[in-house]
Amino acid sequence: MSMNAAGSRLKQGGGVIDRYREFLPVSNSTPIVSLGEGNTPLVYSAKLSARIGRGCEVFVKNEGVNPTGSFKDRGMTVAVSKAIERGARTLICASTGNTSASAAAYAARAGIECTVILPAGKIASGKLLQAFVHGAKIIAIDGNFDDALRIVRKLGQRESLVIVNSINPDRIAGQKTAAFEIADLLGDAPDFHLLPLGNAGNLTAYWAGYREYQGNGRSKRLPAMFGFQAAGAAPIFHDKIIERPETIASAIRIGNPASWRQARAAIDQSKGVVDLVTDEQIIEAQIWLAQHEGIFVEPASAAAIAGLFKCCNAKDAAYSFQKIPEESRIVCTVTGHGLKDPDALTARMGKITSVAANEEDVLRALGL
Ligand code: AN7
Repeated sequence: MSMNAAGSRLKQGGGVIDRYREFLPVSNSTPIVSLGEGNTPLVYSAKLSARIGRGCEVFVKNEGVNPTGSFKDRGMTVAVSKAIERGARTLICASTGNTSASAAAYAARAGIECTVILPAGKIASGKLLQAFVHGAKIIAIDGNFDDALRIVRKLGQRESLVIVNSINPDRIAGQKTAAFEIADLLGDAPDFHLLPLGNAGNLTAYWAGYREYQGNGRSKRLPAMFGFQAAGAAPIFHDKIIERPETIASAIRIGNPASWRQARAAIDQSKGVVDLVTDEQIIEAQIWLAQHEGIFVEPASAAAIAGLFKCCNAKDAAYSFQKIPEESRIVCTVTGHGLKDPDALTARMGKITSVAANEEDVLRALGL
């Protein structure tokens, strides 16, 4: 088989633009920049379902298996394809890590430049390495994500720079496809959708996707949207800008979300809630999911699982699962891969001491 034939055949298994072209702002003349993103596993969790009980089913949408390890790739394929169509030469973004990793990879794929503006010392090591290895120009600022985004908004006024943060509507358009995939697989939208809330673009995108699918008859239901913020970075929950957001979940260390208004509207319209989870609850949920379902997610992603547990258990939660009807379908989106942020857990692992390289010593170490 010629290279071209193999190439075009592989292209049929392409990314979210190939699969959901009719719902996306692309035309036949848009050059598609894709790494085969999307089509991520929707994993049924018997153990999470049992925690809630009453015949409810819980699914985990594992976005960590996207090409750069997070959900950002869904929006980036659309944003970068459109940027190339418009003749862009340089992408720019502010990021807590995953947007910059994704932008850097898609820029490399497209053969254009990428500049990323990052809060110094606050990016998980795997994500920073991704920006580096894909050849992005990395600028660290003595400030947080909100400061970085403020600068990027200004720089984006220059014609030579295309912003690929979620204030670019092409990003949100691409991220809607996760809701399409879920509705296609389940045969309808779920009853409840839980996810972490940072800059609030993803919750906004899911809601837009579910509404669009319902609007054109592909699904019937609309889920209640539940967003979970880290306790130290919960501007939407407290309804006020947090000047110095802090959390171990560095991806959602955001005090002034760009899509605040849209996410608030989505939560209200869907009769959902916004709630917060502590760093301890986040890490506990991260380890629980890794040890009970074999799914390793980064701390920000574990906020969705921590939120599920909080709804199950706590009397003080903004929402209690006592109110969830029997046999409800619940989807939790886990947004990024655990390997991106090894430092969040290595302290817990402790030191592993070695034993002599023989069967007896290994058996003794095993207590056998
Ligand atoms: C793993 O990369 O904002 O509410 O600059 O990386 O749509 O912002 C990342 C956000 C959740 C929050 N989980 O999603 C960035 C950035 C992970 C993330 C979020 C992010 P949004």
